[in-house]
Amino acid sequence: HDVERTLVLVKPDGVRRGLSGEVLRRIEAKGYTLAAVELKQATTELLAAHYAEHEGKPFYAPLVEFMLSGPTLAVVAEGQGVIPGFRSLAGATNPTEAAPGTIRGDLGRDWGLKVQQNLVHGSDSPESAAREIGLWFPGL
Ligand code: YYY
Ligand code: MG
Repeated sequence: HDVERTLVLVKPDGVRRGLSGEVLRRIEAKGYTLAAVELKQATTELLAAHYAEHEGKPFYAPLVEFMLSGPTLAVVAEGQGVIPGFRSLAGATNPTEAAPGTIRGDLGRDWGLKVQQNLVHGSDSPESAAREIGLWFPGL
């Protein structure tokens, strides 16, 4: 079967702030289903693969350092349209600009750090989703 799936991450800031359940609640309230959920400590190798498209950008090193700072809740969510649908739930990358009603807009802010600590990640295309699910859930 080919139900659409996306990779969602509750990043270390979201896990530290106790917002994992709130993110899962919003995914389920929207009508998507959870296919896998696992709390994981990321490694440098996993993050280098996950964020390969951003290597060399000024925010890359602080982003990897932040993502290593504590556990991440990795989630596979499923449902028709879930890839753009979760991006819409997440809101804009910069939590200051993210619209109210979105995860980043309601729960995020600028903490004056070198990297956007914006609570969640969501795959941006079917190709990214397949690649990222394979990285975070090998064998799923
Ligand atoms: O897909 P999304 O997470 O919304 O943004 P990306 O452009 O893929 O960047 C990945 C990640 O990098 C972002 O969630 C925060 C961080 N970042 C940043 O700190 N500063 C930027 N100018 C762009 C991205
Ligand atoms: Mg992205």
